[in-house]
Amino acid sequence: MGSKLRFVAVLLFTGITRALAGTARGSAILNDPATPNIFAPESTPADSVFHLSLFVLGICATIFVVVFSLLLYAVVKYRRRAGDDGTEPPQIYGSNQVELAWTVIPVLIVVVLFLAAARVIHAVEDVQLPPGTIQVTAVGHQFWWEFRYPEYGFITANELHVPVSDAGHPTPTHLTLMSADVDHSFWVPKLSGKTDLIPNRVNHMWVDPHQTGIYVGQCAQYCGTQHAKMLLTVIVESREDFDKWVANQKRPAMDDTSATQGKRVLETTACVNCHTIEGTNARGTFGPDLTHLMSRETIASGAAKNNKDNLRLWIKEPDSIKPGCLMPAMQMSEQDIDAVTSYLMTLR
Ligand code: HEC
Ligand SMILES: [Cu+2]
Repeated sequence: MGSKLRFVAVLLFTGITRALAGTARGSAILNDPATPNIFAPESTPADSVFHLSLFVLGICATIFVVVFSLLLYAVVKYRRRAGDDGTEPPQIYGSNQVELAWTVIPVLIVVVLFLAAARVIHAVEDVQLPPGTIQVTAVGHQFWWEFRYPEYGFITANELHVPVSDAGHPTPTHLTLMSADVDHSFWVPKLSGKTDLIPNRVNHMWVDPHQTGIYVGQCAQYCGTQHAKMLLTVIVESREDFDKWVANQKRPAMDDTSATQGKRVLETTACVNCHTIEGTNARGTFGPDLTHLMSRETIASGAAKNNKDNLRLWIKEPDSIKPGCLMPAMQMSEQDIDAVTSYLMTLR
């Protein structure tokens, strides 16, 4: 019996300390600028969604307080007392006043909520974007993001770069959303609400970020095994940095003579059927464009940091980073994997 009690005490103690450690970690994460947070909007559509949600929350909180106070009052005032004789209190039927009040007031509240939401939806969907708006086509894939910049003629993956937009000279980004396979959903909470990417349908959304920085998001529609590792990064940068980035993305791949061996291996392996590297014979479009792979911070849609060790591991065994992802392990020799990794490392 004593040992059982001790066991329960230890269990409780570890549970409580773990929970406390978790909250400390949790608040540290929430304060991190890179944490998705719907209550800290940094872009126009997210602003209006945030204000609308505060309004709706306010109305709901008022209803909650009123109903709960009345309930509490009734429970306390009319509770069973010692001297009660157990008979029923008088029953009231068909009071027009009461019936009207609890029909009309909720209907009015719903109408107000509807109008407020409709106003914000109209303002976001029917906005006239200024000339100079950046056009990006985002295509959802299992389990990564393709970003096309049709005006500039290049394609990249997983990390979306957009210029910061200042009020005097707004440069919002318009996104055309499509899917290559199943439903996905584009969601970067600090920038905008969610919009789905649906096969055989074209959706639109836009962001107008006021503040440079790295904004994180996530595919918000379950799309298969690795849905949780389908992260999104939006890099909002100054116009100069953005232009520099664009100029680099427009170049064909570096032809670094120190890595010709790896380039040859890659060009004679099935990699070329799934990946594009501009300026080589790799012309596949099933997987991410690798022309400027090393300009990205992460690989596999945020599943791992982009460095030599992770790249090597990824080529050898993609499933060890993203189980169930759609890139096969290519069964190459260790030397070939080394050579291909060195070549990929030159793709700046
Ligand atoms: C059957 C198609 C296919 C083949 C063949 C293939 N890949 Fe991939 N590759 C993919 C897909 C799909 C992804 C995206 C996986 C994900 O993030 O879920 C990917 C991702 C990658 C990435 C990460 C890119 C990024 O920015 O996230 C690298 C690097 C890569 N592949 C290299 C290679 C190399 C090198 C080869 C040949 C040895 C190869 N791949 C062969 C389909 C393929
Ligand atoms: Cu998804």
